[in-house]
Amino acid sequence: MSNIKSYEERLQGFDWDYAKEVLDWQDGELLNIGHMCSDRICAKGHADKTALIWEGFGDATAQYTFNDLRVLSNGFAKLLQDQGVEPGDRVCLFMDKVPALYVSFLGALKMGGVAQPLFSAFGDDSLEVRLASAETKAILTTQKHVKKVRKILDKLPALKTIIVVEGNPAKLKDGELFYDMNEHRVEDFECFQSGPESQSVLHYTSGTTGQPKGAQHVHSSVWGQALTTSWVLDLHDDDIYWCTADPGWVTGTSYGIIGPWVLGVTQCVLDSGFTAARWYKFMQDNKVTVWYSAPTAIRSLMRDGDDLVKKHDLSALRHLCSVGEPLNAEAVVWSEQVFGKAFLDTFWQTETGAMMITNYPGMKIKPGSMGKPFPGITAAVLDLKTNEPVDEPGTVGLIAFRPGWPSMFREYRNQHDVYRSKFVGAADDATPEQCRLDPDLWYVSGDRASIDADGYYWFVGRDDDVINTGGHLVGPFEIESALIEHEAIAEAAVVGKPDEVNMEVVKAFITLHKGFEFDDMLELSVMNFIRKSLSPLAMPQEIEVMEKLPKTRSGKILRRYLRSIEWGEDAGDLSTLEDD
Ligand code: 6R9
Repeated sequence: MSNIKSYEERLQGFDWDYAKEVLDWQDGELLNIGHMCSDRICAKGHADKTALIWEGFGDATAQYTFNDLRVLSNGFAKLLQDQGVEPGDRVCLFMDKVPALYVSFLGALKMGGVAQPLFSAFGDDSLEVRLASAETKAILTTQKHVKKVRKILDKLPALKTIIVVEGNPAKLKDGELFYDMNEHRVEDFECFQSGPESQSVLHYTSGTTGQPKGAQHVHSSVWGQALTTSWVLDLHDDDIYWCTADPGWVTGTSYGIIGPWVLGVTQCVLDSGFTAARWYKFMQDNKVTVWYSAPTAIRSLMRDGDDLVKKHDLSALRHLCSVGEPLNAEAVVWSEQVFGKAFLDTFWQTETGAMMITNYPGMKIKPGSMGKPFPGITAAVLDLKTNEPVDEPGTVGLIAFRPGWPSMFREYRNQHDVYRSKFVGAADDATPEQCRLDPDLWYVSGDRASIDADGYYWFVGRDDDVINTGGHLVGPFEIESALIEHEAIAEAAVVGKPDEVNMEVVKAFITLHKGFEFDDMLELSVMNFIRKSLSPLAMPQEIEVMEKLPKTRSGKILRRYLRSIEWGEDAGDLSTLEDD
């Protein structure tokens, strides 16, 4: 049965309850994402359908049915309960894309916990900041990563339970619990009776200033995720879907767990480093039909050439989508040539929880454009000075959305002022709920775009200093704070510099303490320092030593000036740059 309708048809009398139709949902059913992605699919007669096809390094493989997901996630939910974890407690999932990550995500939600997935390449500083902010109660990790947790444990009084999956139980330290997933199969588990506003997932995202912010999501996000998965990713019952994102980032949970499984669709996960040959073989072997990826990956594949593609049978592929960074027209043209399909761009954020501006089957596609607002989303581009929606096609302004869509974040954990500052027109004392429910406000995304005469959105760039490297956001402040912890560094400013594959990479400008000389050893030491304490993504690819950093009159470092030099843009007259 075709799921394809034109944009105009989708818009006609749009209602978010279409998501309920897509899910065959009856009022009164339990709204719990963990339950909906496993128990509910089994109850609909698909217990024996494959839910997860997993491949790891080497030739490691595994497959799980929806019934496996059901009993295994029950097992993890029960384990958490037995450890005294209560509904509302944050449960961090800190590991590579191993099967236990997917099972524990559902299990944590089933017992009412708040799932807090974190990218496994995070170093101890990145981890500490996020666990401290979330007052995380329990963490599930692997033997490979548990050392980082041990290192910071003393600074995390709220963290009571450490569970280690995989490896050798004999190597655990006192107080750590070993979790063998297959030993914890539980037939019956009474799920937490969550409602639409019960907290579900907590994702940390980086901003320009301050440490990362915890964007809190709730169970009713599933309506937005289900509908966009159905209409944009166009998933059908017999699809084999592959989302390349890691659940440490929002794409990996909204569309790498929730979207496909709530619709009962089979998905594949590849947990091994990137090589083009491995990716193509994975798609060929598993007959992947729908592929959701990111421009950096597409550019990397492009670089490895067409011949490699031709050596594989990718004829099952029928639909390709992209997210996370601007999708350049060159990549779209290439994908059409080699796969016979163009990647369709989608725009959204950690905060939006689901796709906001999209291209999808049935719509007229303009290559290079992010498409149009998903039905039910009211979007605009706001004038950079007045914050009013612009009228003139082609005018560049801020991408903004009227609040209230189902998958919208409900707060930045413990940072109400920052949450409020995202809403143009919000009263100084507005609560997060008032912000979310006021149809006269605009939620401002932090990105710039223009709209053409046909209503298509064209991405221009970020409106702040956040660096997007390979589709991952990194905050300059976080890196600058870490840099000045290095014994040689006095001051630091961090900006994105252009990169052919990753779009941007981190560049650091530093001044040195007296007595230090900058040489290859010191450069390597600084790079390693950041890679270990924060993550490989945050590691500067270039370090430039300055006599002094450019500053405003009041002493603020002028990142924007440094950035404009890197991008070959007119930096303006330094003497006229003021505080803003
Ligand atoms: C889902 C996700 C969000 C930021 C966003 C913007 C950039 C996302 C994009 C895009 C250009 C697209 N971004 N999609 N830029 N074209 N189609 O990536 O969430 O990690 O929070 O990043 O990514 O700058 O504001 P998140």
